[in-house]
Amino acid sequence: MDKVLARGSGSAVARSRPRTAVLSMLAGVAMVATTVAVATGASAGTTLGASAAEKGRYFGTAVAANKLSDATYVGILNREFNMVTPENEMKWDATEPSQGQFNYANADRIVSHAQANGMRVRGHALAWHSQQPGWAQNLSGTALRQAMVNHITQVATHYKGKIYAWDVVNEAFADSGGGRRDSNLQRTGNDWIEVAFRTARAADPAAKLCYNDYNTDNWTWEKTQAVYNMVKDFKARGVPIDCVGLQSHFNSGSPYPGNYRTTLQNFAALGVDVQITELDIEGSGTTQATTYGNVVKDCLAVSRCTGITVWGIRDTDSWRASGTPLLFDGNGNKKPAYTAVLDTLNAGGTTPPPTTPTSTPPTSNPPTTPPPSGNGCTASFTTNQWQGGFVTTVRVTAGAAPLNGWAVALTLPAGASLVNTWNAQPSGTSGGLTFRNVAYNGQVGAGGSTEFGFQGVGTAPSGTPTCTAG
Ligand code: G2I
Repeated sequence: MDKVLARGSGSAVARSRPRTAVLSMLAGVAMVATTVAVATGASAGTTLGASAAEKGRYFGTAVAANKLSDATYVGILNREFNMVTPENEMKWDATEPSQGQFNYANADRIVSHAQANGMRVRGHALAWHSQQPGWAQNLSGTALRQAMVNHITQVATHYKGKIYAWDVVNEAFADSGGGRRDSNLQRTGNDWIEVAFRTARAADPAAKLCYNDYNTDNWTWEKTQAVYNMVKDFKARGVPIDCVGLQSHFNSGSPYPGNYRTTLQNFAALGVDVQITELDIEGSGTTQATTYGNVVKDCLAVSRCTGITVWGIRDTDSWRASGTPLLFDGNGNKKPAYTAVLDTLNAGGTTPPPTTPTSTPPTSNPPTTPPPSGNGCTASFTTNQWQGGFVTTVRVTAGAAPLNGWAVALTLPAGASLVNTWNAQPSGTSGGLTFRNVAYNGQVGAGGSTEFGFQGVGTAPSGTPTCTAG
């Protein structure tokens, strides 16, 4: 909006130079006309990326490294898109084919191509039950947990500062029943997802961290509700999650739902960004074009829907090529679906996303008189220990009086040290430690509780920690 207004003002100045009152007036009219056009939100980008950018969003595609030598493919990629997702090259089997030996060659080619052409990168995917290398498929328990943490740490560190958003965990929920999908990762303990997010945050604090899944588009489906409840719980407990990816692979068995916008809105209302991460819609002609247009309209209607990625460029590039689900035909020609997407991006009436991250405001004001300090509190913890590392979650519970600040003391065993702490400030990294509250969790109502946690290497602390109020 600022950009177009500035353009309008510039033209008014230019036109007023002939120094006639009439022309000045005309300039004023021209400026008003421009402003009206802006107010409707109309824009006139000629590519998907440019048009999405005018609406404060990105438009991306999945990219396969072995197609970067195909001139037609690269021509469309460079012209139309400003975000890329490596389709397979960042997966566990590709990046760590043997345990502890990392191969980034193909993924690096995609990242370099993106950077050289002004595109950003969505990383996909750090922890997933599928596309695991054979050695990981054969691991279980603490060995697998440790391997997952090491994998996330290594890959996210290698790409630190180069990734807009990571799909930290992919497809962890069952298709029906509202529970988790059974997998070797799930069998390491229900907390594997939050451990993955905390590990990713520690490795690349600037990347947005997403949970990504399919069949989470229809608001009434159990799977959608299950993911929603997990994100809500993560936000309540301070697990670092910034975004939810809706893959949005649509076909007759999993059609675009009429309540898609409701789903986007409800996830966004939890205080996370929403990204459409793997969009493809099987079909052809007007029917397909209309559905693509509806998806774009829904994203533009939700301020925290920050971008759309299609899962490939030409129909022949698709994992579902026979369903012709993409925006370009096999020859690289624009399909009606392309035109529908571009026209919808250019049409008016959209909600720009916030330019700065938003945080959920507190639902109640702090008390005007500070509660008395010096009252008691207790602390207890639970630990998930694996070979070589651990995550400990500490619960601080207020006594009969409210807390206005707290400190928890505990001792790490010899050889253990902290890697990462959330929702508290530690006094050091090893030995006897004191964890003090941070700004937003010092006040705890009488009998109430709050949680903080830390990740470490070595052996987790044991025993009962000491809690001091004030
Ligand atoms: O299955 C569609 C997508 C569902 N969500 C997660 C995405 O990561 C997933 O992408 C697809 C890729 O589009 C396929 O290209 O994931 C498949 C399995 O990971 C990919 O297929 C694999 C084949 O299974 C391999 O045999 C093949 O070597 O593609 C590999 C590279 O062509």
